[in-house]
Order: sequence, then C-alpha cells, then structure tokens
Amino acid sequence: MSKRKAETDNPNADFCDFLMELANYEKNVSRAMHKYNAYRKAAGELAKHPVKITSGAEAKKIEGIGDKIAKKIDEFIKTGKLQKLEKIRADDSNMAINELTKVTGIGPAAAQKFVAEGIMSIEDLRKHPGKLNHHQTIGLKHFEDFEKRIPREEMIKLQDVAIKEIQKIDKDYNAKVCGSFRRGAPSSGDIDILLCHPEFISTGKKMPNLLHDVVKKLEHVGFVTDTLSLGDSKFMGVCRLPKGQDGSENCFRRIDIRIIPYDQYYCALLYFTGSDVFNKNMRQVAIDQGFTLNEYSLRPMGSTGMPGEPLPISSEEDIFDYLGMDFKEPKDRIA
Ligand code: DCP
Ligand code: MG
Ligand code: MN
Repeated sequence: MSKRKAETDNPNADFCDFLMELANYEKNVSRAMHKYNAYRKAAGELAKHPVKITSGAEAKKIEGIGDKIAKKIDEFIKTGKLQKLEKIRADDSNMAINELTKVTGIGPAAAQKFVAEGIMSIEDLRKHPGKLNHHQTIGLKHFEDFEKRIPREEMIKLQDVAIKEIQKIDKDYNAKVCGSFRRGAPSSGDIDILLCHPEFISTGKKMPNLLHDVVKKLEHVGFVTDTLSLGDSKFMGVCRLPKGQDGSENCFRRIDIRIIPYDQYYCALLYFTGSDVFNKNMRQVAIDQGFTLNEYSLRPMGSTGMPGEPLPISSEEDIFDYLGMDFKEPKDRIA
C-alpha cells in the first residue's frame, strides 16, 4: 500500500502529496507505469529532503527531479494548485477509477471495466455484488477498515499474536514482521510477515505445507478471518486482534505472509522491508554495478549477459557491501 499521505513532519509534504496524486493517476487511469514510477521517485526523494523547497530550480538539484516536475513545483508555489490536477479531478470517470482501485483486488483494468459499466463509486459496487470475485468481495466488505492505517501500538500486538501462534506449531519457524513496520513507521497499511524454516531450502523440494499449516493455525485461533489468496509461498488475507476487555471489536487488517527458503533469507528480508521505491533504486544500483538483485539472490552478471551463481550472503550488510553502498538502517530505506 503506497497511497499514504506524506508524513506530516516532512516540510515538503504538500509537494509529495500532489506528486503522489499524479502518480496514482498515471498508474490507475493512464496505466503509464513509467510516469507513475517517475512521480513516485520524485516524491520519495523530496520526502527525504530535510528543508522546504522554495523553487523549481532548487528542486531540480535533487535526484529524480527534472524540468517537468520542477515546473509543476513552481506552478504549485505560485498558484497553490496545478492545472493538470484540476483537470484530472474534474473528470468523473478518472475519479471513479481512482476510487474503485482503492478496493483490494480491483486493479486499474477491473476499475476501468466497472466504470465503463456505469459503476462509479464504492456505493455502486455494493449494489452489484455478483460482479465481484472473491478477493474483491472481501476487499469491499472490509473497505472502510482497510482504508484505516494501523497504529504501531496495534502492529506490535498483531505481531505478538501471530508470532506466538506460529511458534506453537514449531519452534523452528522464524517469523519476522517486515514492511513499513520494520522501517519504524508510526503506522502501517498492513502487516507483512516473512517466514522461513530450516527444512525448506532453495535446492530442496517445495514445502507448501509449511505456509499452509501457519495459515490454518492462525485461522483456527480466530486471528486470520479471510483468505484473499493462498499459494505455495504467499498468503494474502485478513486478520484481526481479539475483542478488547470491554468487549469492543477491533478493525479487520490486511495481512501478507511469505515463506522463503532458509538460505535466501537476507535477500528476502531486504526486499520485504522495502520501501518499494528504495528497492527499485537499489536494484538499479545493482545493475549499474554489474549485478542482478531480487528477493531471492544477488548474482554477478557475466559477460554473456547471463547472471552467475548467487553470491554467499549472511546478512543484509553483505548485500550493501557487494554493491559498494553504505549500509542503511531500515528506518532510512525511503528512496
Ligand atoms: N514491495 C516491493 N515492490 C512492490 C510491492 C512491495 O518492493 N511493488 C516490497 C517492499 C515493501 C514490502 O514489499 O516494503 C511490503 O509491501 P507493502 O505493500 O505492504 O508496503 P509497506 O509495508 O512498505 O507499506 P504499508 O505500510 O503501506 O504496508
Ligand atoms: Mg506493509
Ligand atoms: Mn503488504
């Protein structure tokens, strides 16, 4: 989930917000992923900038900000708004597509299809339950809850319940909450759990039961309430904390669980900690340095253009080292 408004302690939050609004328009309506990434990168770099930008020219000194975005910054400083955004906002079908893609399971293509059928809002969707698949149905059912951020305090409770139950199945499971939580965020969009087990290694056979047993257990204790999708290595679902002492119900929350081979733990940990923009940038550094990096491994690129054998890695630091990068703590992995 990357649609969150810029954190308020960021002096350039206004710029980040309009860049993210443009980014989401490019992704959801135009389906121009290149532009989406460019706006997001610019927003990510601006979010790291410690002082308020006062002109486009000043912004252009920042990596990822070129002429076009600098112009928009000037326009925004001068007029307090952007012509381009005003036009986008004035078009009902753009706004409808944007709204519908907030439902988990509804991507840009599905949203455009719904809008073409005259479904213009969440309310309209609720009138046509038969048009939704299982994932979308659950997404709509918990729409209001999923729009709410999860405070860190609650993330800690969710973590404690999940890890306690997983440990009860088998002490050899290693479960770690990654994503924005590991980056120290004050609130998160969902809970991301990285799982591994010493019996599951990349050169061995697939062991889907290791994940399925965890899901079953978390369902059995009432923590996991719905499954959006479950494969051999990836679970997407819904969870919630038990009722409070006063009998009050907690919000339904999105949960992702990934199991990865034991020997690929650190590349997966790096990947699943993000941020997504940071990952994109780090993968580019890897390419520039003659490597290929993904959630499984770091491999040197051979002269034939084929990746070589995975490099031995026993910490996140090792990955930064190979790439000649200074180690970044999770909290600093923004862009
Ligand atoms: N990720 C990625 N590229 C994507 C999606 C995800 O690299 N397109 C990685 C980095 C993310 C991690 O997976 O940090 C978890 O994905 P989330 O969508 O849950 O993102 P975050 O946890 O970072 O943010 P949020 O608080 O919105 O959940
Ligand atoms: Mg997350
Ligand atoms: Mn997630």
